[in-house]
Amino acid sequence: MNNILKNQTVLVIGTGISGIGAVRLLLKAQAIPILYDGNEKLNADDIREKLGTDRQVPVYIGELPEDVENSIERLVLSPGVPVDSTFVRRFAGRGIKVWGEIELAYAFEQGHVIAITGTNGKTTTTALTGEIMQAANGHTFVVGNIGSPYTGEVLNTAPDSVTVAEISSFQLETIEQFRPAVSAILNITPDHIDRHHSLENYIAVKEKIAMNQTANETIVLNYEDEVTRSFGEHTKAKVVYFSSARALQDGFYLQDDIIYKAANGVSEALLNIHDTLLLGTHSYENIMAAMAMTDAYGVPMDTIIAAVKVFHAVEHRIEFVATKRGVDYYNDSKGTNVDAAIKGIQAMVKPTYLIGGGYDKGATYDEWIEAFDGKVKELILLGATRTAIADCARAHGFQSIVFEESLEEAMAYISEKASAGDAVLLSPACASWGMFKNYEERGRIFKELVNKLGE
Ligand code: UMA
Repeated sequence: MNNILKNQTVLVIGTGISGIGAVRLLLKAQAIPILYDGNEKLNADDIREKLGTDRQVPVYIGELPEDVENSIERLVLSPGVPVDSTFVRRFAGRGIKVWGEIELAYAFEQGHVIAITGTNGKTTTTALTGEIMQAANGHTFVVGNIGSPYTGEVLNTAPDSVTVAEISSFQLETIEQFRPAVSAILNITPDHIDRHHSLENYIAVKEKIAMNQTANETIVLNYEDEVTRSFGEHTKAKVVYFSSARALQDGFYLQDDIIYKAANGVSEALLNIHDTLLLGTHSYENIMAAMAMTDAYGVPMDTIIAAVKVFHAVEHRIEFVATKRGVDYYNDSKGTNVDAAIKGIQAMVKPTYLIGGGYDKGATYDEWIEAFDGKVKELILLGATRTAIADCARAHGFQSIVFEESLEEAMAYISEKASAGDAVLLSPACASWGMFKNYEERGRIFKELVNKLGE
């Protein structure tokens, strides 16, 4: 095993799943981990229990004693911890190396990595790419932002294994050596501006996925996204484009419901989208990206097509929950930004009660409201952003707005008002933080509330 961290005192910031995974990996790497969390409401004993190790790992909440701070030789950040936070800068200013948990894991990677980023579609594309790789090579791991920390799997990797990683902009902030054999940027639209401060910074962070790639490695990019298309013109990696809007000379494209692969102007029909279990143009883009990545990795096309045909939608992504009294309920809790929520409402075909609002990331909502397209019967708003969204909706002439305090109250209201032939969509256009632990919890609670409704 890599010895670079042996006997080093490493401060891990954040006690969520990434921080816990990082500490476990550091223990196995014979480093000396110390765990810290800035949230004073947490309890150190609960965290020790979560760690579940016999080894004594110091846990500090809120404050870090000066002597401990002075003993730190390296920092490992959870994705939720900004590199420019005052706490992190205190260390970085003294020349202490700052890694994210992705860079930490990658230092122990033995096999190949396929890495996926983008504003939307990452989770679906990662899951599908994982399924295709699993069919081609049983020794596959699916990790990252999808909810399974890379640090938890990396010691199981081997020269013949493939790690399919969903990588968020938060995780890309701190990479150094991370170098995927194949990467993808699916699309880039404004998101997480509160964290990255500007769209330019957010784009630059996303593009870091390819910063160590050379002509020996491949990046898959969306030809219909201006940002990723122009990135293809100056990245050092070999570029494969996909397009849902035009026939390409080289790459993957969708035309008349058929996905094609083109090489030097010669196209081969691969798959009819009606033979897949996914819906919507954005889904076909995700499929093309997964096909392009696994094709670039060398997976036989018939294996790719067979895996795509049996792939189901991911939980919380325009997920059909149930029909109750003739009303269809959809969980799109993963619609945590405007662009994702636009995909959610676009997929609806019935008059829709739309539940939105949540944590304030400093977004603007105009494009989301414009995408309502006469389909939204009422907009039910929750959370910190509800006033901003309501003001924006009214400015666009949309008046049917209701404020509720909780998801429970929103559901009680809707179940009284909705009638057979309507749809209900939870697609908040906002992160869940502040009301829920994460979007998964928000989606699960929504599904529980739906399932409790009478038939
Ligand atoms: N914390 C601090 N100081 C800070 C910020 C946070 O101490 O300045 C502490 C918090 O008090 C908390 C802990 O850090 O106790 C949480 O760490 P975290 O937010 O990194 O959460 P994890 O549980 O480790 O989950 C993270 C990702 N979370 C975020 O990026 C916010 C998960 O992505 C990811 O699945 C997981 O690592 C495994 O890799 C979630 C997410 O919302 C799904 N991602 C965003 C998105 O998809 O839009 C980027």
